[in-house]
Amino acid sequence: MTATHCPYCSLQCAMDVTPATGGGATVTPLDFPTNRGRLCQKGWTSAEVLTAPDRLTTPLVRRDGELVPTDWDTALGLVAATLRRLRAEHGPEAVAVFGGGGLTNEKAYQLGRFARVALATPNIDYNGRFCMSSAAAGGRRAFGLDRGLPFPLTDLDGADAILLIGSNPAETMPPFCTHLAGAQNAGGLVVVDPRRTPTAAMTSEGRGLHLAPLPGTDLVLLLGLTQILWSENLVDHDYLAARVSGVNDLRASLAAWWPERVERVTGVPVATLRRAARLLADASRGRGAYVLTGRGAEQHAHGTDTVTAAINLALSLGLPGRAGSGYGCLTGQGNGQGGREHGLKADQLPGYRSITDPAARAHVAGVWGVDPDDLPGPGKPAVALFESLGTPGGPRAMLIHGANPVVSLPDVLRLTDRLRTLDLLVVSDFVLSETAAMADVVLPVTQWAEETGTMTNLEGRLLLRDRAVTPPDGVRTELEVWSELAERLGSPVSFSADPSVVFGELTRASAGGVADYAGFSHDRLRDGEALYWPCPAPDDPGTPRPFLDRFTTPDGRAVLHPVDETPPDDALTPDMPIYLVTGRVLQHYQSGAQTRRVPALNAVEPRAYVELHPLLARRLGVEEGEQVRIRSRRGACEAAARITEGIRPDTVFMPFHYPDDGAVNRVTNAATDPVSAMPELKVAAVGIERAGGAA
Ligand SMILES: Nc1nc2c(c(=O)[nH]1)N[C@H]1C(S)=C(S)[C@@H](COP(=O)(O)OP(=O)(O)OC[C@H]3O[C@@H](n4cnc5c(=O)[nH]c(N)nc54)[C@H](O)[C@@H]3O)O[C@H]1N2
Ligand SMILES: Nc1nc2c(c(=O)[nH]1)N[C@H]1C(S)=C(S)[C@@H](COP(=O)(O)OP(=O)(O)OC[C@H]3O[C@@H](n4cnc5c(=O)[nH]c(N)nc54)[C@H](O)[C@@H]3O)O[C@H]1N2
Ligand code: SF4
Ligand SMILES: [Mo]
Repeated sequence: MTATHCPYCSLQCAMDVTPATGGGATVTPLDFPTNRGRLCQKGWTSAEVLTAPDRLTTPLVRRDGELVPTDWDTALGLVAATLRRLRAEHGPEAVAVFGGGGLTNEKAYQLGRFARVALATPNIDYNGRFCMSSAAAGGRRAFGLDRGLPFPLTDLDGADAILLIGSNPAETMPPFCTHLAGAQNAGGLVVVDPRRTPTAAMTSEGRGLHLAPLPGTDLVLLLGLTQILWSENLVDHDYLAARVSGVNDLRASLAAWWPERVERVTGVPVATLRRAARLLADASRGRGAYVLTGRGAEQHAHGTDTVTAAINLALSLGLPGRAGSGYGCLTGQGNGQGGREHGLKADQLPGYRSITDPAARAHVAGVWGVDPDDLPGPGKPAVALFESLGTPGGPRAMLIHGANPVVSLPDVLRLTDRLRTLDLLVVSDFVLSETAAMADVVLPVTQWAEETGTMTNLEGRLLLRDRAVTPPDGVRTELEVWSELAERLGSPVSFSADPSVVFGELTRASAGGVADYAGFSHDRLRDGEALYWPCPAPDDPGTPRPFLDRFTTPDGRAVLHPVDETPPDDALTPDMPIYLVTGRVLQHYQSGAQTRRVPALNAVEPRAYVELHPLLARRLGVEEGEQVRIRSRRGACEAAARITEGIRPDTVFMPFHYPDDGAVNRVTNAATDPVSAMPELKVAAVGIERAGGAA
């Protein structure tokens, strides 16, 4: 029995994993501050993926159009030879790397180093770009630091009010909801979502408020709430004077957003706006209040500005950096936070260092044993990277580790076409994901319980996941893959395959950076210490609440950035008169590559569906369960109609977990945020018709 954490989301619920006789394992929940002995259905069934009937245990290579089994030597030989040839013919930029926020810190770090040293390419980014890059950008410009929650999750328990903007934790992190009970009991849970989600339903019976704005209008809603605080003198003047700059510019920017105008744009009644603003102000003077954002607020072409508006609201109330109050973003993937801190993001080196900062380059190059001048510069963010594949001067090979972009990319038909132009696509996975099925070479790798590594959870807390079961014959760890590939590529330095050695190197590379892990080691984590970064020394207790004394900006003050209305990139047209929003259901994780292989989960939600209001259904002549076609300027998908009062009549919703005809990303928009480069995965203008007959 090994104490570890769940393979899926950033809550990283604690669990025991016990190897079962005859292969596989069983999972039992453990008590931990974040999950309090609970798991969601995905966590309970997570071990089933270890023994999925179609688990990959041998490398595959494409011969005459078919993927056929081969041995490791042949597969790695083919990869190395092709990469060497492409590099010789076209230069190192001909190779691209795409990572995932599910990779351990060790793997994220090593993949970043592998790309920049063994491949010498700037072209690396990861699926976290789709996930919380706008919150990261907003946090950095306001506080000088991006750590999902800059406080322990248990701090939420004591608050009188929690404003959740575009987040549905009742489905995306069910055990998290225990931390909302305090605010519910105080009548202070405020949920902003165009749908009446299970989370929004938690506000019923006097436990709070549900605000259902028109999709893409959160920024205006937040401007309106902040305007009310200022006009009703509910802001915290002492806090603003002591800890914040930019107050006058913020005030000026709010003047035009009087509540009636905000109601016209968002559809949220003035009375509800006033109640929400007062409730937050009361709580901030009482036991405390929190403002939290999720993907619904962030995954927009102007998500960074929306996050900034949420932070401006929180700063006006005096929340960030105060014990018992704060602003945070709920990160998503198991290690979405650590992944970008240690090298998966196009513009970052380990320790959350900028790849364009000469001092950062010198420090990291020193740890890596290379000349700083040999390190490439920043690469392209995900959407631009995919758009550049196969273009003149663009990458001709891509290595994918821990992502399934063929399902999860916006405007996925167009971007998947770019993958088809490559000379070489190499996918490492443990199942034949939709992306692996397109590859020229598929490498079968270990899963979470079969390897040791660390994760940085949504609180910025380091967790060790020790190897708990023996991997099946034939699979390798990714650290082993990179170690051997580096050698075959003639890398100037070697790559260790030992996770504790790699972690030691990571901590040295991070030392002195914003995300300083220098004080962490596997042994320290194994001793059960619950450590938060930054943690600069082995005797440092770590930093659960980094902003208590000062923010991480040069002068220690948080910065208010005025922002203004930014409509969705897609305008509604007579032909596409409805807003589509996208998101998640409880039973499936992301592209569904893992959870669609768990029978108990797939039985509940086996295929794509679209939620629509009865009024809209009647107007379209659509009946419950009928297949409908959803189309945008990019493409079309199909889904079964699910008619519900719990959505605005001008809005439809689809989860993005399904491939092929059911893939909502055939419809979504790849327009990106100017600051974070996050694409507008959440909102698209669509037309809907009956697809002709029930499915
Ligand atoms: N079951 C499950 N859990 C997961 C995951 C999963 O795939 N499945 N993935 C994990 C990951 S990586 C992430 S990032 C998190 C995401 O966690 P959440 O952010 O909670 O998840 P989403 O369902 O993407 O989006 C939340 C809500 O945003 C709403 N929304 C859509 N458009 C808008 C809008 O314009 N404004 C507002 N205010 N709301 C809007 C949707 O209706 C949805 O209910 O979940 C993590 N946990
Ligand atoms: N329309 C729409 N699209 C979205 C979103 C949305 O809300 N709406 N959300 C976006 C968000 S927030 C996210 S995070 C992305 C996620 O999108 P994806 O990148 O598609 O996420 P996953 O399904 O988690 O893909 C992980 C893949 O890697 C494999 N895998 C898991 N762990 C490992 C590992 O350690 N190593 C290797 N090599 N493979 C591993 C899994 O089997 C799976 O095939 O989707 C984005 N796309
Ligand atoms: S909430 Fe997240 S971490 Fe917890 S069991 Fe579910 S998927 Fe796993
Ligand atoms: Mo995510």
